[in-house]
Amino acid sequence: MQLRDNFLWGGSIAAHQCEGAWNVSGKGPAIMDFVTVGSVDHPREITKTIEPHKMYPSHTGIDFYSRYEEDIQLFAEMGFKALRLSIDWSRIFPKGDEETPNEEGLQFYSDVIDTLLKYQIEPIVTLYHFEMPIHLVHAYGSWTNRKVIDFYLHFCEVLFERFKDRVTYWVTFNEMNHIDPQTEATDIFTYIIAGLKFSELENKAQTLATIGYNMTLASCKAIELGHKINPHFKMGCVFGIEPVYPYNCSPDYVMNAFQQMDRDFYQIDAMCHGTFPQYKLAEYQAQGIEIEVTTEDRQAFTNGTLDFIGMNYYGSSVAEFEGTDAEKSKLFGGLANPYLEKSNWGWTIDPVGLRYLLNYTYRKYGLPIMITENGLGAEDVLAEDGSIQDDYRIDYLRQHLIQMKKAIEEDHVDCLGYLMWGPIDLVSATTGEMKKRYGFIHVDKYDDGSGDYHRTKKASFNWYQEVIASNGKC
Ligand code: BGP
Repeated sequence: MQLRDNFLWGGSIAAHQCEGAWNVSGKGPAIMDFVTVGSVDHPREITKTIEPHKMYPSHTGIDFYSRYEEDIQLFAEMGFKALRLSIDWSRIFPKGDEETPNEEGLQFYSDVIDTLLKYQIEPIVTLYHFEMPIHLVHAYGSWTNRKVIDFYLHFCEVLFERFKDRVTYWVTFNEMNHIDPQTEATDIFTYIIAGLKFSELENKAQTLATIGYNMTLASCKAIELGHKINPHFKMGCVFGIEPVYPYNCSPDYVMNAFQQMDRDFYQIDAMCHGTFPQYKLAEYQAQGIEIEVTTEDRQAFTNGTLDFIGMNYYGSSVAEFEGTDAEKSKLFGGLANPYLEKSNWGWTIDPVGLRYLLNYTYRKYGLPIMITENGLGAEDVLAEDGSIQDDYRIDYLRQHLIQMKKAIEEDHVDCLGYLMWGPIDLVSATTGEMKKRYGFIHVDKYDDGSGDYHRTKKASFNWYQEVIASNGKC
C-alpha cells in the first residue's frame, strides 16, 4: 500500500496550550487556568483560586488568540494539509451548564476555521482537550456526574450545527484513556483530564472507573449525534497509547506487560465494538466497583462507533513488576529501557514502537488510524544569528516517519495522516514549561514570563516543508 494521495500531513495543537486570552471575550475559567508552571523535577501546582504572584501558562499561552492568522500562514507555507486544534469549551459555555452559547467564542473559532480553509488546510476539531469549565467541577463533580455528559453533548451539538458545512473531522476526546482505576495516578494526570486531584479522591477506584465509563459514554453519544447531524462527518477519538514491553522474557513478565498495555484499550474496544466491554465490567465487579449500564447507554454504545482511531504516540515503556529493580524515568515513573535513548524529560525515543503500535491497533480494529500527535520535546538553543539548528528534532521525526511508512507500505496499515505535535512551540501540558519545545516554529516566550512572542522558523521548518511536498520522502 502507498501513502494516500490525500494523506493528511500537518500538526496538532490544543487551545489551552496556545491561545492565551484566558479571560477575554466572555471566556470562563477552565481547569487548566488554575495550574502553574512546573518542571520535570517539580510537578505543576494546582491552585484553588488564581493567585496573582504565580505564573499560569494558559493565561497567555503563545497568544495564538490574536496571532492565529500569522501562525496559520506559516503552517500553509510548510504545506500543511490539516491542522488539529481544540475548541475550548469554556470559550463557548463559560460555566458549562448554560443554554445559550457565547457568540464571541463561536465567532473566534469560525474565523480560525475560515482562515484554515482559505489555505486549503483541513480543520480537525478536538471537542475536549483538557478544557473543562471549572464550574462543572465545583458544581457537579466533573465527569463523575452524568449531568456533565448532557452539558458536553449540548456543547457538541452547538459546534456540529455551526460548523457542519466546514468541518468534516471531529475528535470527541483527547487521551481519556489515562484514567484507570488500576493505575496509581498523579494529581496532575487526573486533574488534566477531569479537573480532580488524585490524592483528594475519596473512593479512588470507584471514582476513576465512573469517570472512565462516563467519558466513554459521552464519546459514543457525541459520535451518534455527529452522524445524525451530518452523516458525512468523520468521527474519531484520540488515545495516548504506547507499547508496554516486558522487563525480560519470563512468561510472567510478558503477561504482566500485556495486561498493562491492554488497560489503555478498553475504551477503544467500547467505541469500535458497539458495546462496553464485558471483561471490564467483570473486572470492576470483582473489585467492588459499581457501574450502571442502562438500556439507553447500551443503545448509545451500539450507535456511536468510531470512523477512525486517533493515535498520540511519543514512545514506549517497560512494565513494572514486583522485584524489578532498575532505573526509573523521571516523569512517569516507568522503568528505563536499556536499548532506547530518552529525551531530556525522560520520555523514551522508540520509532519502531510506532510501527508496532500501528500494526497492533490496525489488526485489532481494522479501522483507519490517524497519527494525531508525535514529536520531541527538547530544549532549543538560539544561535548568535538568531537561527535554530534543531537536527535532533529532524532526526526524531525522520526516524518515526520511516517506521510509519513501513507500517503503511509493507504492513498495509490504513493511515489517514500524520499530525506532528506542537508544530509551533507551545506550553507543555505535563510540566507547563516553555523550555520543553516541540515546534518547527520558535516562539519568543520564556518561563520567567519574558519574551515578545515573535515567531522564528527553525531548521526543521524547511525539512518538514520538503517532506510534505514530496509526500513523505525523508
Ligand atoms: C499529549 C497531550 C498534548 C501534549 C503532549 C506532549 O499527551 O495530548 O496536549 O501536551 O502530550 O506533552 P507535554 O506537553 O507534556 O510535553
